[in-house]
Amino acid sequence: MNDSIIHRVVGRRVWDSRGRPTVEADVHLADGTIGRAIAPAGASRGTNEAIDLRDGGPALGGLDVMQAVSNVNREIAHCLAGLDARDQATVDAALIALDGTPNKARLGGNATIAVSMAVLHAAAASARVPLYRHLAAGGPVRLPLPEIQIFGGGAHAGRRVDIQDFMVMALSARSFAEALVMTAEVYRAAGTLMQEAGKLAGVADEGGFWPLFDSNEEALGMLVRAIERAGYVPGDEVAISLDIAASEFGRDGRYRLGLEARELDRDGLIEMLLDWCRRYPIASIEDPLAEDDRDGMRAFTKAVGHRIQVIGDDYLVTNADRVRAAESDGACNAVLIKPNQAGTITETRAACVAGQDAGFGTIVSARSGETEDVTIVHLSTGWNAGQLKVGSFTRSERMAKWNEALRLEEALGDAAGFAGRTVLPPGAGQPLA
Ligand code: 2PG
Ligand code: MG
Repeated sequence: MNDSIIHRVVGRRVWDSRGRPTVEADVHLADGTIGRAIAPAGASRGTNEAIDLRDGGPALGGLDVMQAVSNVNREIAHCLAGLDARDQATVDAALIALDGTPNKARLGGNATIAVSMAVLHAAAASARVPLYRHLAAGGPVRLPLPEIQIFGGGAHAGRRVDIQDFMVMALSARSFAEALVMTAEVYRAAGTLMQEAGKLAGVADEGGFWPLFDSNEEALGMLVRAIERAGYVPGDEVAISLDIAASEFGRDGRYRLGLEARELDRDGLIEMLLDWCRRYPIASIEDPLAEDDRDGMRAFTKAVGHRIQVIGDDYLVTNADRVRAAESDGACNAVLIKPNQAGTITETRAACVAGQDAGFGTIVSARSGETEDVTIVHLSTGWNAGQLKVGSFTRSERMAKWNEALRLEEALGDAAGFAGRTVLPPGAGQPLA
């Protein structure tokens, strides 16, 4: 009998970094191996993501996941029993067929992704190889360039500022470990500056400093000062990366900046972002326009795409077909890869490969609601994605992932390639002419 046959699947409710319920799955194989994974949860979600199934009702703000857990323990467990965990494509096809909807609405994307990732872990454990190596299947592996949040915002900070993520990328780092040291220095410097300015007020959902700013742009100025205070040359050694998450404050080509009490049209928002790109060392911008604003995304990417990474998150929702469409119409030049937006590992991988085939930047990403699960670190390394976004540099649901990447870098030793600045467009971080 094949040792990697799925014997039992167990779902349970566990709790995420926002104190909300989420789904954990254990997959038991015939040889006694167990694979385990936990579904993360987003706050700023794309309309076309896999559905995060919640129970509704008065308890726990309607956010309980007992229906999704029961789907794992009954229907999914029954359906997967007897399948081979090494055959991820067949397992995921069974999940997709069992669900029967285009967006995992029936079983819940939180149920399917927890199980799909647990199967992956079980297969690697059964083969007695680390997950990243199992994923690489003999292909090249590489530690990713991290993008790390310094200030939170948007839906992760009570909309205190409109822009969601103010992040840094340690462009001159020669290893993942060095990138973390550099980022730690910038984070510390930012904390000191916030304290000096009387603006220290705790942290946002992903561990970045709470954005007590009077304008969105003030955060950019503070970020540059933090990079300098840490002893780095902005743009050369450490550059800025932004997630505008524009779907949160715009639609139908109209954008409402709540903090600044002004409304911009598509061209107005593009002009504001172009102006920032001319005056600040910005290397990467995610979701600069809303998910329904294809014309805006195309216009912005046309203007900056040769120098700046333009990432589709809500816009592409980890969907291979959407990535290919963006390749042909030029709506972006990079794709965020979030497993729970797709709902299975096979679909997540397809989106990543579509991005790589298109010559796009590929950034494996956590969600704002996270746990101790470190699967995404292995995905980014084993798939040779080149970049990893996990949130900030505090709170253990984030640090667990950065620390796991350090372990992978150490285990790989001399064989450890590090993506570094080469994954970005040439000249990224230098102000736009
Ligand atoms: C994003 C993510 C992570 P959320 O928009 O990229 O920062 O946020 O998980 O809330 O969608
Ligand atoms: Mg985003």
